[in-house]
Amino acid sequence: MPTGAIATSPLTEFAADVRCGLTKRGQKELPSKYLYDTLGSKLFEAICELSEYGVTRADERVLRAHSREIARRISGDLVVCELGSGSGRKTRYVLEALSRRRRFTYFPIEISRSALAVCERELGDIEAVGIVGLEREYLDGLLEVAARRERGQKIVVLFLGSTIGNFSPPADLNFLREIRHILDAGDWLLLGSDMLKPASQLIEAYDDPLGVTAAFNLNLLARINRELHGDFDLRQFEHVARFNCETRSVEMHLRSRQKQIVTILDADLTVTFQAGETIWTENSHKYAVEELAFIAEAAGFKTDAQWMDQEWPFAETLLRV
Ligand code: AVI
Repeated sequence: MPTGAIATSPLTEFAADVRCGLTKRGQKELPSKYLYDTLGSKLFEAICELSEYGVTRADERVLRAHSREIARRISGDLVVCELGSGSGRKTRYVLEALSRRRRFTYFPIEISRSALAVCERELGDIEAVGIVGLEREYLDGLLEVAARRERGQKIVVLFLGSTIGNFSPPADLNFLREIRHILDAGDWLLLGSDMLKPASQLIEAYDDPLGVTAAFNLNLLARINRELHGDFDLRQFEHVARFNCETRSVEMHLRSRQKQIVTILDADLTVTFQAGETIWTENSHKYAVEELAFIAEAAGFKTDAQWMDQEWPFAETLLRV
């Protein structure tokens, strides 16, 4: 280092992503994966209990009703991994059904350590299943599972809860392609996806009257304050949920109530917000049946079977490489 130069430490990945998203020309953005710190994960669990948010209950109903059939279709020795374990509650149905036929290891893959701990506690009692939590990004975790598999074992990837919808098209297709590249012929993917429904119902689900989803969204700014020494005034931002008919997605935004300047020390950033300007924090795409078949096939999977919840249209699709 030249004499007199000031040593600045490199930005953390979180700080770099925040800086990049908030200095974007046009629409400011923050990646939705940062919604899930310890508090955010708890708020998401609370969202899943809301009567207006039918996604998790629909997912659970389909798995409860059809796990035995899913297990009948998957034969032989295997390892199971799940991208984003959540609390692990709905996964129990699948693991119990699969474990009636053989012992296996289950790898929940999560960036949230607290969610991993909950999952391990919740599912640790299933006798024929060994649990190895991987605190990793999804694809890094999947690569590790692929490296650990033994000869003759098939991988079953669980991607439940419609997290695929949080990858805005065409990122969803690209993500499925990346999964496919890590897998081998004969491996499986069980994909949960929320289906298109009336916009008014979707807005209720993502802007609930109790304000839980608003708290979940605003917690992202609170997290930036906590972890990156930001000075967001949370009362000067409001939660907004919009249905975008063109992309068939619910968008979550945080809208600035007034013109204001925010400083985030650890991201080396001062940013101005105009009154009414928004930060786009999440996209939740809603699928049509033919669209699902299209992206699955385009990614290199074949549809083996599909089950649909009738109360809250939600599909569980079993795909094979
Ligand atoms: C995790 N993911 C599938 C949820 C969704 O419905 O897109 C996250 C969420 N955002 C607001 N409510 C729930």
